[in-house]
Amino acid sequence: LKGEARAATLAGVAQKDASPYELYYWPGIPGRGEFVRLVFEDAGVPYVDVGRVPEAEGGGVPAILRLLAGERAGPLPFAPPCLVVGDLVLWQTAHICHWLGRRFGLAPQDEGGQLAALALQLTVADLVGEVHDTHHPIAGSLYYEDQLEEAARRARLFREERLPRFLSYFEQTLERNEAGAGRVLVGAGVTHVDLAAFQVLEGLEYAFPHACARLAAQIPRLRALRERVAARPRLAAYLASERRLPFGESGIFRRYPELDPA
Ligand SMILES: N[C@@H](CCC(=O)N[C@@H](CS)C(=O)NCC(=O)O)C(=O)O
Repeated sequence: LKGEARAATLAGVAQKDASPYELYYWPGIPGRGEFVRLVFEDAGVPYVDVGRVPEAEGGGVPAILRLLAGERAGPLPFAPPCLVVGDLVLWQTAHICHWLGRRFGLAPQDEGGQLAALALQLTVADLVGEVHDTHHPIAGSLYYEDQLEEAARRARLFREERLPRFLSYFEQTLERNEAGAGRVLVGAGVTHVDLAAFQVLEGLEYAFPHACARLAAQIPRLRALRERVAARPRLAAYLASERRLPFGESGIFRRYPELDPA
């Protein structure tokens, strides 16, 4: 969809002043912003995706840069995704998901469970950072083409050591969560952490289809969790909608066949 049709499709969530929740994230890529979007979408809470609001309406990249430059009073956010709610400015993906999850009933009720959920969400953030470093092992400011050798070396160690370590950790976490009967990562019901696990698996399968296929048999619970999350009615509608952005080679999860040999 382009132009007016696209604007109409996005109107529910992308109009300025449509909701008190303003997400600031780079337009055009799912990136880390997607972890935050999934919490809103699953909760059915409207949010303004400021990066995707036309510049003429006060959105887009300039709005993000203004926020990062200290447009608002209070603490200065470091990097997107950022969330602005009234006077509050939050940044750090895991922190935002934890805060929203508690607000929207997508977190355990008890303190111990909430803290474990935050730790798990931070562990997902670590994994995301390591995925990023497979294609940018030297610096984010250099082109991928300027760090090919290092990327190949880093990606091999990621595929062989780190990916199995992270995935088997989450599989074990599912298995051990007695309150969730092996069906959610923490507590008794679906939380922001399960949504994040879904997203990271989607991204990994896009970027490393061969490595993921080799590991699939070792993570049956995690794969089943991913299917259940994708089937949640509001998320299923979102995933089929124009709002869900595809992965691509300018985001975190990139498909470079040379980094994932068959
Ligand atoms: N730890 C942060 C990392 C944030 C981050 O690296 N954001 C990227 C976009 S996905 C960015 O724009 N970084 C700019 C920078 O680090 O200077 C988080 O999880 O939110």
